[in-house]
Amino acid sequence: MALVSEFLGQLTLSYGGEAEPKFPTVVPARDFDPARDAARIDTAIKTKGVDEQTIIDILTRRSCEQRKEIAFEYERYAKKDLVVALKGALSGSLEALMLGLMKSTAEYDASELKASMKGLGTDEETLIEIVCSRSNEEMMVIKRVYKDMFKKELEKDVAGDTSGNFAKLLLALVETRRDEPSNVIDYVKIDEDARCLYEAGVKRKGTDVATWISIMSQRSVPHLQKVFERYKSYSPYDMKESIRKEVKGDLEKSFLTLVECFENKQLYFANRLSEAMKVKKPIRKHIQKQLQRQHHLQCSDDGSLMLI
Ligand SMILES: [Ca+2]
Repeated sequence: MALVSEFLGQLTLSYGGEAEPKFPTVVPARDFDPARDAARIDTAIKTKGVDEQTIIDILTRRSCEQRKEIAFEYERYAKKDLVVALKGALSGSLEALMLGLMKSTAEYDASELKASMKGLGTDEETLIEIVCSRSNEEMMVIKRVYKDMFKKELEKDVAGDTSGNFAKLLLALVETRRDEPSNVIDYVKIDEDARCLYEAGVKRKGTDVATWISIMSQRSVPHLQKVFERYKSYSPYDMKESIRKEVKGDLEKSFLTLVECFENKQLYFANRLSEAMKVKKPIRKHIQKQLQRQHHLQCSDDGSLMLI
């Protein structure tokens, strides 16, 4: 636990909405020398009792791209796969953390999704969090990687593991039919969608979930942000309150996650992390998962690892 705390201590946590730039707290290391890092990791692994601190210091302070380069150099230098070597040298949550860092974000998501549906029962929370928070683009890569890794279509596994409206919503999201953001703001459409959401939910008896699903899975994020604003001129409750009133269980959680991510994805993850930190026990696994998920969100185009 001490090491995990130390790792956590190295991260700067903030809650979004602060002055720009909000996020990069871990940026690509300057004077980066992958061969030197690879050699240091090799020494750390060979040290009696394993020099865990050096491994943490290196891997948590390099960008995703840089970690890939280190792995490449390590294999040349030590004639061993770095992931295999880390597995052998580390254990417990530190092992899981470091191995997670070595995966690409899509690989990590794909394995989390697989694990959430494996065996009996389903870890709905993980399923919801990943499927409802990833962009179309991210989901497309996840689907490809999922198929490569597990030789099965993600859609099929999701369909086999969920049911009812919850399944319909997740599958609509996995289908990645969301519009790309447009330069033209379509006020007529915004008004129409806002009214439809209201009429399908708060205004009527019961809920026309299919309408909610189609609007929330197909419209672009900037469009939906405006729809939710407009929605308030029809409904006495805002979108999130309406969701809480209209639907329950996993479906409620999924819609809420979607809306929170549309509104402010960074804030959503900051809140999740903060919730995870409040839990006294058993927090380790939870925090570790949260950190890994943070790491997706913040793996920016230039490959720098950003943590909120
Ligand atoms: Ca209703």
